[in-house]
Amino acid sequence: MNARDWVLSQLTPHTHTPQETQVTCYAPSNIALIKYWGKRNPQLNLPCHSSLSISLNNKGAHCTITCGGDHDLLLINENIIDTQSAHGRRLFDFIDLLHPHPTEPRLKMNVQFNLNIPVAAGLASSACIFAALTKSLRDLYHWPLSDIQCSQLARLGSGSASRSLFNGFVQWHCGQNQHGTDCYAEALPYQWPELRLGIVMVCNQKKSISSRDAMQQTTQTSPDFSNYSKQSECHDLPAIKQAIIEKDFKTFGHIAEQNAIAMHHTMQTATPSICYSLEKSKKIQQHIEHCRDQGLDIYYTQDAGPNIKLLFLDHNTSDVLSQFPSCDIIEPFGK
Ligand code: 2P0
Repeated sequence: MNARDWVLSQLTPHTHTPQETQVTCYAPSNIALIKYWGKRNPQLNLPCHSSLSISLNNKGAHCTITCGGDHDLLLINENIIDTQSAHGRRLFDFIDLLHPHPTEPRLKMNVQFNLNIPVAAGLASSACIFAALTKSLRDLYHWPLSDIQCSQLARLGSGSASRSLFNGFVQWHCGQNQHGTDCYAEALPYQWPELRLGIVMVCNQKKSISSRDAMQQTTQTSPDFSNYSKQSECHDLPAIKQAIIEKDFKTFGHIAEQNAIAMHHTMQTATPSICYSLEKSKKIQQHIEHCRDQGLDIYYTQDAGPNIKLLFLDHNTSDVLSQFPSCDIIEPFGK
Protein backbone atom coordinates (compact mmCIF):
# COMPACT_ATOMS: atom_id res chain seq x y z
CA MET A 1 0.00 0.00 0.00
CA ASN A 2 1.37 3.44 -0.84
CA ALA A 3 0.95 6.53 1.36
CA ARG A 4 -1.94 7.97 -0.68
CA ASP A 5 -3.96 4.73 -0.55
CA TRP A 6 -3.36 4.49 3.17
CA VAL A 7 -4.51 8.08 3.75
CA LEU A 8 -7.65 7.55 1.68
CA SER A 9 -8.46 4.41 3.65
CA GLN A 10 -8.29 6.52 6.83
CA LEU A 11 -10.15 9.59 5.54
CA THR A 12 -12.73 8.25 3.12
CA PRO A 13 -15.36 7.63 5.83
CA HIS A 14 -15.03 11.28 6.93
CA THR A 15 -15.85 14.74 5.63
CA HIS A 16 -14.52 15.62 2.18
CA THR A 17 -15.16 19.35 2.03
CA PRO A 18 -13.89 22.05 4.41
CA GLN A 19 -16.39 22.81 7.17
CA GLU A 20 -14.67 26.06 8.22
CA THR A 21 -13.22 28.96 6.26
CA GLN A 22 -10.39 29.51 8.72
CA VAL A 23 -8.71 27.41 11.43
CA THR A 24 -5.64 27.88 13.62
CA CYS A 25 -3.80 25.17 15.54
CA TYR A 26 -0.64 25.04 17.61
CA ALA A 27 1.86 22.21 18.00
CA PRO A 28 4.98 22.22 20.16
CA SER A 29 8.38 21.27 18.88
CA ASN A 30 9.94 18.21 20.49
CA ILE A 31 13.41 16.97 21.32
CA ALA A 32 14.06 13.24 21.18
CA LEU A 33 15.82 11.72 24.17
CA ILE A 34 15.89 8.34 22.44
CA LYS A 35 16.39 9.29 18.82
CA TYR A 36 14.57 8.34 15.66
CA TRP A 37 17.22 7.65 13.04
CA GLY A 38 16.50 5.15 10.29
CA LYS A 39 13.36 4.02 8.43
CA ARG A 40 12.09 0.51 7.84
CA ASN A 41 9.82 1.95 5.13
CA PRO A 42 10.80 5.38 3.72
CA GLN A 43 7.60 5.81 1.72
CA LEU A 44 5.37 5.39 4.77
CA ASN A 45 7.97 6.94 7.11
CA LEU A 46 8.00 3.89 9.35
CA PRO A 47 10.97 3.96 11.75
CA CYS A 48 13.36 1.08 12.44
CA HIS A 49 13.01 1.56 16.19
CA SER A 50 10.81 3.42 18.66
CA SER A 51 11.75 6.84 20.01
CA LEU A 52 10.93 8.91 23.08
CA SER A 53 10.78 12.69 23.23
CA ILE A 54 9.93 15.65 25.38
CA SER A 55 7.75 18.37 23.88
CA LEU A 56 8.86 21.97 24.15
CA ASN A 57 5.67 23.42 25.57
CA ASN A 58 5.39 26.99 24.19
CA LYS A 59 8.19 26.63 21.61
CA GLY A 60 6.60 25.50 18.40
CA ALA A 61 4.41 26.48 15.47
CA HIS A 62 0.99 28.02 14.95
CA CYS A 63 -0.63 27.11 11.65
CA THR A 64 -3.53 29.06 10.16
CA ILE A 65 -5.33 27.76 7.07
CA THR A 66 -7.76 30.00 5.19
CA CYS A 67 -9.81 28.57 2.34
CA GLY A 68 -11.51 30.39 -0.49
CA GLY A 69 -8.73 32.09 -2.47
CA ASP A 70 -7.95 31.36 -6.12
CA HIS A 71 -4.40 30.10 -5.53
CA ASP A 72 -2.28 28.42 -2.89
CA LEU A 73 -0.20 30.71 -0.70
CA LEU A 74 2.42 29.83 1.90
CA LEU A 75 3.83 32.16 4.53
CA ILE A 76 6.37 31.25 7.19
CA ASN A 77 6.91 33.93 9.82
CA GLU A 78 5.24 36.42 7.47
CA ASN A 79 7.62 35.70 4.58
CA ILE A 80 6.01 34.47 1.38
CA ILE A 81 7.54 31.11 0.40
CA ASP A 82 7.35 29.99 -3.23
CA THR A 83 4.99 27.02 -3.25
CA GLN A 84 7.25 25.48 -5.95
CA SER A 85 10.41 25.77 -3.79
CA ALA A 86 11.65 22.63 -2.04
CA HIS A 87 10.09 23.73 1.25
CA GLY A 88 6.84 24.81 -0.42
CA ARG A 89 6.55 21.61 -2.42
CA ARG A 90 7.10 19.44 0.65
CA LEU A 91 4.27 21.18 2.53
CA PHE A 92 1.80 21.27 -0.34
CA ASP A 93 2.63 17.68 -1.35
CA PHE A 94 1.60 16.78 2.19
CA ILE A 95 -1.62 18.82 1.93
CA ASP A 96 -2.35 17.03 -1.38
CA LEU A 97 -1.55 13.69 0.25
CA LEU A 98 -4.13 14.42 2.96
CA HIS A 99 -6.74 15.68 0.49
CA PRO A 100 -9.64 13.47 1.47
CA HIS A 101 -11.34 13.08 -1.92
CA PRO A 102 -9.94 10.54 -4.40
CA THR A 103 -10.96 12.37 -7.58
CA GLU A 104 -12.17 15.94 -6.94
CA PRO A 105 -9.55 18.72 -6.81
CA ARG A 106 -8.96 20.28 -3.41
CA LEU A 107 -9.77 23.92 -2.63
CA LYS A 108 -6.91 26.41 -2.75
CA MET A 109 -5.46 27.26 0.64
CA ASN A 110 -3.63 30.13 2.25
CA VAL A 111 -1.36 28.46 4.82
CA GLN A 112 0.51 30.55 7.35
CA PHE A 113 2.99 29.32 9.93
CA ASN A 114 4.35 31.32 12.82
CA LEU A 115 7.27 29.68 14.59
CA ASN A 116 9.29 30.83 17.56
CA ILE A 117 12.21 28.48 16.84
CA PRO A 118 14.69 28.66 13.92
CA VAL A 119 13.64 26.75 10.80
CA ALA A 120 15.86 23.80 9.65
CA ALA A 121 18.59 24.19 12.29
CA GLY A 122 18.08 20.92 14.12
CA LEU A 123 15.43 22.31 16.46
CA ALA A 124 12.72 20.08 15.09
CA SER A 125 10.95 22.79 13.13
CA SER A 126 9.55 20.26 10.66
CA ALA A 127 8.06 18.31 13.58
CA CYS A 128 5.93 21.19 14.86
CA ILE A 129 5.13 22.42 11.33
CA PHE A 130 3.69 19.09 10.14
CA ALA A 131 1.93 18.43 13.45
CA ALA A 132 0.28 21.89 13.47
CA LEU A 133 -0.67 21.45 9.81
CA THR A 134 -2.24 18.02 10.45
CA LYS A 135 -4.27 19.36 13.38
CA SER A 136 -5.39 22.33 11.27
CA LEU A 137 -6.54 20.04 8.45
CA ARG A 138 -8.44 17.92 10.98
CA ASP A 139 -10.21 21.01 12.31
CA LEU A 140 -10.84 22.38 8.81
CA TYR A 141 -12.58 19.18 7.65
CA HIS A 142 -14.01 18.21 11.07
CA TRP A 143 -12.40 14.78 10.84
CA PRO A 144 -13.29 12.84 13.99
CA LEU A 145 -9.72 11.62 14.46
CA SER A 146 -7.93 11.19 17.77
CA ASP A 147 -4.49 12.70 18.37
CA ILE A 148 -3.07 9.18 18.07
CA GLN A 149 -4.67 8.79 14.63
CA CYS A 150 -3.39 12.26 13.69
CA SER A 151 0.10 11.21 14.77
CA GLN A 152 -0.07 8.55 12.03
CA LEU A 153 -0.99 11.16 9.42
CA ALA A 154 1.58 13.72 10.63
CA ARG A 155 4.25 11.01 10.43
CA LEU A 156 3.80 10.93 6.64
CA GLY A 157 4.94 14.56 6.49
CA SER A 158 7.87 14.13 8.86
CA GLY A 159 8.55 11.24 11.20
CA SER A 160 9.28 13.33 14.27
CA ALA A 161 6.01 15.26 13.70
CA SER A 162 4.14 12.22 15.02
CA ARG A 163 5.49 13.09 18.50
CA SER A 164 4.54 16.79 18.28
CA LEU A 165 0.84 16.00 18.58
CA PHE A 166 1.33 15.73 22.33
CA ASN A 167 2.80 17.58 25.31
CA GLY A 168 5.23 16.17 27.86
CA PHE A 169 6.96 12.83 27.36
CA VAL A 170 5.92 11.07 24.17
CA GLN A 171 6.69 7.63 22.80
CA TRP A 172 6.54 6.91 19.10
CA HIS A 173 6.04 3.16 18.68
CA CYS A 174 7.81 1.80 15.61
CA GLY A 175 5.32 -1.09 15.21
CA GLN A 176 5.95 -4.10 13.03
CA ASN A 177 3.05 -4.10 10.61
CA GLN A 178 4.08 -3.42 7.01
CA HIS A 179 1.33 -0.78 6.55
CA GLY A 180 2.19 0.93 9.84
CA THR A 181 -1.18 0.43 11.51
CA ASP A 182 0.67 -0.27 14.78
CA CYS A 183 3.08 2.66 14.30
CA TYR A 184 1.83 5.68 16.24
CA ALA A 185 2.81 8.16 18.93
CA GLU A 186 1.17 8.62 22.31
CA ALA A 187 1.67 10.78 25.39
CA LEU A 188 3.24 8.98 28.34
CA PRO A 189 1.51 9.49 31.70
CA TYR A 190 4.63 10.82 33.47
CA GLN A 191 5.19 14.34 34.73
CA TRP A 192 8.53 15.82 35.75
CA PRO A 193 7.86 19.49 36.55
CA GLU A 194 11.45 20.10 37.69
CA LEU A 195 12.93 19.03 34.35
CA ARG A 196 14.57 21.78 32.29
CA LEU A 197 15.96 21.92 28.78
CA GLY A 198 18.49 24.52 27.74
CA ILE A 199 19.06 25.33 24.09
CA VAL A 200 22.61 26.44 23.37
CA MET A 201 22.62 27.86 19.85
CA VAL A 202 25.80 27.24 17.93
CA CYS A 203 24.49 28.17 14.52
CA ASN A 204 21.01 28.82 13.12
CA GLN A 205 21.92 28.23 9.47
CA LYS A 206 20.29 25.57 7.32
CA LYS A 207 22.06 22.22 7.69
CA SER A 208 24.43 20.88 5.04
CA ILE A 209 22.54 17.59 4.56
CA SER A 210 18.86 17.10 5.40
CA SER A 211 18.11 14.65 8.18
CA ARG A 212 16.00 12.69 5.71
CA ASP A 213 18.95 12.10 3.37
CA ALA A 214 21.39 11.59 6.25
CA MET A 215 19.12 8.99 7.80
CA GLN A 216 18.91 7.00 4.56
CA GLN A 217 22.66 7.21 4.05
CA THR A 218 23.23 5.93 7.59
CA THR A 219 20.71 3.10 7.33
CA GLN A 220 22.10 1.92 4.02
CA THR A 221 25.84 2.20 4.65
CA SER A 222 26.74 2.26 8.36
CA PRO A 223 28.00 -1.10 9.67
CA ASP A 224 26.97 0.06 13.16
CA PHE A 225 23.39 0.96 12.33
CA SER A 226 21.77 -2.35 13.22
CA ASN A 227 23.39 -2.48 16.69
CA TYR A 228 22.56 1.15 17.38
CA SER A 229 18.90 0.57 16.42
CA LYS A 230 18.64 -2.56 18.60
CA GLN A 231 20.29 -0.82 21.54
CA SER A 232 17.79 2.06 21.26
CA GLU A 233 14.75 -0.22 21.14
CA CYS A 234 15.74 -2.96 23.56
CA HIS A 235 17.81 -1.11 26.14
CA ASP A 236 17.79 2.69 25.99
CA LEU A 237 14.06 3.23 25.61
CA PRO A 238 12.87 0.94 28.43
CA ALA A 239 15.72 2.13 30.66
CA ILE A 240 14.96 5.84 30.21
CA LYS A 241 11.25 5.21 30.85
CA GLN A 242 12.17 3.55 34.14
CA ALA A 243 14.46 6.48 35.03
CA ILE A 244 11.59 8.91 34.30
CA ILE A 245 9.22 6.90 36.50
CA GLU A 246 11.79 6.86 39.33
CA LYS A 247 12.87 10.48 38.65
CA ASP A 248 16.43 9.20 38.62
CA PHE A 249 17.97 12.20 36.89
CA LYS A 250 21.54 10.91 36.60
CA THR A 251 20.41 7.72 34.84
CA PHE A 252 17.95 9.69 32.71
CA GLY A 253 20.60 12.19 31.59
CA HIS A 254 23.24 9.54 31.03
CA ILE A 255 20.99 7.39 28.79
CA ALA A 256 19.80 10.39 26.76
CA GLU A 257 23.36 11.64 26.26
CA GLN A 258 24.73 8.21 25.32
CA ASN A 259 21.86 7.62 22.89
CA ALA A 260 22.64 10.91 21.10
CA ILE A 261 26.37 10.13 21.05
CA ALA A 262 25.60 6.69 19.58
CA MET A 263 23.42 8.25 16.86
CA HIS A 264 26.16 10.70 15.86
CA HIS A 265 28.79 7.97 15.98
CA THR A 266 26.66 5.78 13.71
CA MET A 267 26.29 8.64 11.21
CA GLN A 268 30.05 9.11 11.20
CA THR A 269 30.51 5.49 10.19
CA ALA A 270 28.22 5.98 7.15
CA THR A 271 29.70 6.36 3.66
CA PRO A 272 30.19 9.19 3.01
CA SER A 273 30.58 10.04 6.67
CA ILE A 274 28.10 12.54 8.16
CA CYS A 275 28.99 15.02 10.88
CA TYR A 276 26.60 17.71 12.15
CA SER A 277 28.90 18.98 14.91
CA LEU A 278 30.95 22.14 14.57
CA GLU A 279 34.07 22.89 16.63
CA LYS A 280 31.91 24.99 18.92
CA SER A 281 29.52 22.06 19.49
CA LYS A 282 32.44 19.91 20.64
CA LYS A 283 33.71 22.65 22.96
CA ILE A 284 30.28 22.92 24.58
CA GLN A 285 30.13 19.14 25.04
CA GLN A 286 33.55 19.18 26.70
CA HIS A 287 32.45 22.03 28.93
CA ILE A 288 29.37 20.03 29.99
CA GLU A 289 31.58 17.07 30.88
CA HIS A 290 33.86 19.40 32.85
CA CYS A 291 30.86 20.86 34.75
CA ARG A 292 29.74 17.33 35.56
CA ASP A 293 33.21 16.47 36.87
CA GLN A 294 32.82 19.49 39.15
CA GLY A 295 29.57 18.07 40.54
CA LEU A 296 26.91 19.80 38.42
CA ASP A 297 24.16 17.42 37.26
CA ILE A 298 23.97 18.39 33.62
CA TYR A 299 23.74 16.27 30.47
CA TYR A 300 23.16 17.01 26.80
CA THR A 301 21.54 15.77 23.67
CA GLN A 302 22.14 16.79 20.05
CA ASP A 303 20.00 16.36 16.96
CA ALA A 304 20.69 16.66 13.25
CA GLY A 305 22.43 20.00 13.66
CA PRO A 306 25.25 21.62 15.63
CA ASN A 307 23.12 23.03 18.47
CA ILE A 308 23.33 21.48 21.91
CA LYS A 309 20.38 20.87 24.21
CA LEU A 310 21.15 20.77 27.93
CA LEU A 311 19.23 18.58 30.35
CA PHE A 312 19.13 19.60 34.00
CA LEU A 313 16.80 20.12 36.96
CA ASP A 314 15.24 23.34 38.18
CA HIS A 315 17.40 23.68 41.31
CA ASN A 316 20.53 23.89 39.11
CA THR A 317 19.18 26.65 36.85
CA SER A 318 21.37 29.47 38.21
CA ASP A 319 24.53 27.30 38.06
CA VAL A 320 23.70 26.28 34.49
CA LEU A 321 23.10 29.91 33.50
CA SER A 322 26.40 31.00 35.01
CA GLN A 323 28.19 28.36 32.87
CA PHE A 324 26.04 28.85 29.73
CA PRO A 325 24.81 32.47 29.90
CA SER A 326 23.27 32.49 26.40
CA CYS A 327 21.23 29.33 26.96
CA ASP A 328 17.49 29.56 26.32
CA ILE A 329 15.69 27.67 29.09
CA ILE A 330 12.51 25.70 28.46
CA GLU A 331 10.16 24.33 31.10
CA PRO A 332 8.51 21.37 29.36
CA PHE A 333 5.89 21.05 32.12
CA GLY A 334 5.53 24.79 32.79
CA LYS A 335 2.39 26.87 32.18
C1 2P0 B 1 14.55 12.75 16.24
N1 2P0 B 1 15.66 13.59 14.20
O1 2P0 B 1 14.19 11.71 16.83
C2 2P0 B 1 15.70 12.64 15.25
C3 2P0 B 1 17.01 12.84 15.94
C4 2P0 B 1 16.90 14.30 14.06
C5 2P0 B 1 17.83 13.66 14.99
O2 2P0 B 1 13.61 13.10 13.60
O3 2P0 B 1 12.55 12.11 7.10
O4 2P0 B 1 12.72 15.51 10.02
O5 2P0 B 1 10.94 13.82 7.85
O6 2P0 B 1 10.94 11.55 8.89
O7 2P0 B 1 11.61 13.73 11.40
C6 2P0 B 1 14.68 14.51 12.16
O8 2P0 B 1 14.12 13.79 11.14
O9 2P0 B 1 12.83 13.11 9.29
C7 2P0 B 1 14.62 13.69 13.36
P1 2P0 B 1 11.77 12.61 8.24
P2 2P0 B 1 12.70 14.10 10.49
O10 2P0 B 1 14.03 13.86 16.50
